[in-house]
Amino acid sequence: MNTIYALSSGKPPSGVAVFRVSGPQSRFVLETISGLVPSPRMATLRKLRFPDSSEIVDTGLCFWFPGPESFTGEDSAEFHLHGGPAVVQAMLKALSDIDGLRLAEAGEFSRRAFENGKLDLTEVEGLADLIVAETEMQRRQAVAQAGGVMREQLENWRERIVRMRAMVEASFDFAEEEDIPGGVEDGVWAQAAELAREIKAALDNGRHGEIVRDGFQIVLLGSPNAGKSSLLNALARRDVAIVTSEAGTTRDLIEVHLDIDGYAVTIVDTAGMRETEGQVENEGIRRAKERAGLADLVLWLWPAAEEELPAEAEPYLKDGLLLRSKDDEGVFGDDGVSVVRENGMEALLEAIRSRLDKHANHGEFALITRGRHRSLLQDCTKSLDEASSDHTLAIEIRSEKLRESGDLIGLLTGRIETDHLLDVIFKEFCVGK
Ligand SMILES: Nc1nc2c(ncn2[C@@H]2O[C@H](COP(=O)(O)OP(=O)(O)OP(=O)(O)O)[C@@H](O)[C@H]2O)c(=O)[nH]1
Ligand SMILES: [Mg+2]
Repeated sequence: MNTIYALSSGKPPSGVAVFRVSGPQSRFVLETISGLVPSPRMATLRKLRFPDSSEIVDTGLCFWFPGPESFTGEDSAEFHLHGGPAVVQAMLKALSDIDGLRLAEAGEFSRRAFENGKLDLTEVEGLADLIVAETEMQRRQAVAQAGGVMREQLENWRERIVRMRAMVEASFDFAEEEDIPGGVEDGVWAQAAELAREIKAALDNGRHGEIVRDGFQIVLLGSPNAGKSSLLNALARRDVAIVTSEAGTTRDLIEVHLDIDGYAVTIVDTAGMRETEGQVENEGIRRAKERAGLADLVLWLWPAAEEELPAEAEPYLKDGLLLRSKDDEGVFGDDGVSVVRENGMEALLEAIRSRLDKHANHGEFALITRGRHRSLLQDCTKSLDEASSDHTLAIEIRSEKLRESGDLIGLLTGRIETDHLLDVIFKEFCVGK
């Protein structure tokens, strides 16, 4: 196993630069660079030197984290230096001069932590989310997931499945002995059905976790000139999209990211919908519809002065919000908005907040934060349902369905590995984590 190193703190210059080292040579690295091995987990201030010339790199703190009580589970070391670009370069050179050391790949420290059983995959994902969290809700959710909220639940489910299988398989073995009472299995199938219900309840959470993680998607739709781009700019408080009095100004999708009460919200401006010969505009309209299909909320802008709602609005009326735009006179009260008069913006934000609130599961942390979790758990409930409800199946097949459901949870936690999946997950990290 190679010993790896990396700059784990942000891009220089910064007040402090943190270097991490992990692997069997960590102790040797400390001796070479700082001249001693500090007491475990205690900060020690030392002159740090190049291995060959003994010239000083900088004065800094050194740490010794003997495995397995380290982040990666391996022997590890840390150096905290001043974060100037030249200091960082010099320290990277000092580390690379030690034989057998190499620069870590993106996510490699976390991967080692995972491989040494320090973290399961859901904790790794939580950590990845924590590093990129931009809003308060994202931070809270990621802290919970990195702390093992999901791991604990999944382990509980998996253990129950293992116990159910043990019961069923024991009943195979006893089946030859005539006097074994029936009904052992029936109890197991009832437990499987109960577990399927529990997992479905976790799935049926309004996609809260995914919305917190990926952001709540709002798509602005309306006829050309309805004021969509103007509203986008007003919400973003900057000039993101071009606004003109010409109908058909916007063609591409334009996104802005906002933080509303700690939630990440993405607002998408689109091409105005109308019948047109224009190739570019038609492509824009096609993209607008496609994006609206993926939205958590569609806002249809209907100018206050127009009497007829265009037929294109119809599909969006049920779940969307109808907003009277250019309501400069304030005729439509809370249902109207005027970018010119700055009317109605608060009411609009309130309406968005109340939609967000529907997705919030107050206080409770969402278990499912990614599509990966959702699809594996859906498959898991399917296997459990088949095992528990299909009395016509041979018991061996029902037991096999139970095994399948347990394996699906194993895929979630990474207990059952697929290399491709691991590569995808660990690539999300930056170097040094
Ligand atoms: N009086 C008034 N004019 C507005 C308001 N909002 C937008 N406008 C004007 O309406 C015109 C069209 O605005 P845009 O924001 O470009 O409309 P759009 O819906 O993005 O139009 P397309 O991109 O062509 O689909 C511009 O001249 C704006 O200045 C408003 O609240 N009040
Ligand atoms: Mg526009």
